[in-house]
Amino acid sequence: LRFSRLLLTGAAGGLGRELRPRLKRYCDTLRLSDIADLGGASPGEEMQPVRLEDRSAVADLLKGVDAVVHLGGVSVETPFDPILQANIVGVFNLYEAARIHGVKRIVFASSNHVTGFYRQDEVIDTDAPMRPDGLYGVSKAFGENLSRFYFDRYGIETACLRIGSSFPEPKDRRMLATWMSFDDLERLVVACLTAPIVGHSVIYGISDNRTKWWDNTRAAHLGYVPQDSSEPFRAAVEARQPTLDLRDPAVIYQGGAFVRTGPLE
Ligand code: 15L
Repeated sequence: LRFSRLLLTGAAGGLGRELRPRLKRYCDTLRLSDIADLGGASPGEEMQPVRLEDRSAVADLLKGVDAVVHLGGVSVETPFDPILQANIVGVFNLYEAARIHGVKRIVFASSNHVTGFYRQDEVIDTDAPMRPDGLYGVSKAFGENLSRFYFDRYGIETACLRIGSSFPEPKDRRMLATWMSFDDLERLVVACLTAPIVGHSVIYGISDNRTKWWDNTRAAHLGYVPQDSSEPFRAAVEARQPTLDLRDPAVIYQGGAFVRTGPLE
């Protein structure tokens, strides 16, 4: 399946930079957006930088687009105002723009922090009630709920990717459970773009790690089959972090340090 035009928001971010050359292979034109510097346009790329809180600019951004990979927004815990603008107002602007322009599928970068207050000794599936671990997680929960509404009301399909930790390598013991390789990230995004039926789906973005907190069985229809695992990194990670303080909330809860990085204290 080849798209005529895909939109990648957050294209200058950590995962946007990874997906940019990879997504180009699936479309004639890749439209890129971010508030940070996107560098020069390669053949087949077009740039349309917007602030997500700018409703009319976001409306223009979705004109002529077949599908969206929405990575844009705040990606860590911050004070409420930037989260409000980019992740709450911004995601509303995005779905309104999709409705206006008839865009039928969005891959939404949600986060594991929507359920960060489950414990690391629990395994949950994608139907478990949300337990956000901060305002950032709450904003991603808003995006998941908003996209549910736009599916039920307007038939716009969304795959909510509760991304774990997508970095070149797992950096600590928690990431042995939460890690997703960049190749698996590409597999996941492409599966969600190309699955015959997405409806409104939620899936955790993880590799095939041996330590498992998240069960994606209910998202099998998306056809995501991870090929990588954090296991080859385990020995090095455990040597770097030989002991854990079992009273530390970051060790107790799935959200790790996010559970104690509240902006409110
Ligand atoms: C996230 O949601 C962040 O965007 C990312 O930077 C990581 O911190 C990740 O979660 C994680 O939980 O490791």
